[in-house]
Amino acid sequence: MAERTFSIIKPDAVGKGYTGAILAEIEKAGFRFVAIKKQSISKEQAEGFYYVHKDKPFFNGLCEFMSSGPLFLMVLEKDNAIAGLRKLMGATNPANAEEGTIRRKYAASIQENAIHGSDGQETAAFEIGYWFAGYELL
Ligand code: FUP
Repeated sequence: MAERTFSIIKPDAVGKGYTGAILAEIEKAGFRFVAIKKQSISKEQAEGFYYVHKDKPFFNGLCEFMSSGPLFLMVLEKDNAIAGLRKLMGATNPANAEEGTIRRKYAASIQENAIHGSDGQETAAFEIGYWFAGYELL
């Protein structure tokens, strides 16, 4: 069954000019782009998005980083999209990411790690609704 997931091309990857290459990898892997928009987000918006991490030591740095430059917000669709995108992304820390994954190729560090992907169905529903209105998701 077709499933939707939420993804971000993060400010590090956008700034380094990797947007097109990452979009090509996603498209080649069979995802449909349901919605995509370029946006600069505020630190408050980043904090709301990452609220599950609010007590973690990296929370402040993460929210500063995510609001440091433009990023691409996306909703992607295919069969098993959530697990499929996680596999394509690779491990959070690029040093541990498998050969051929987006983070292995384009990420610099555990914080500046190029791409976000929802980690489950509930998270995906929250994240899609946080950034997109219903009329943007046709
Ligand atoms: P992931 O689902 O792979 O994006 O990873 P997590 O949900 O565990 O973490 C969310 C984001 O927090 C990561 F993408 C990057 C950041 N992070 C850090 O900056 N330092 C850490 O030690 C762990 C995560």
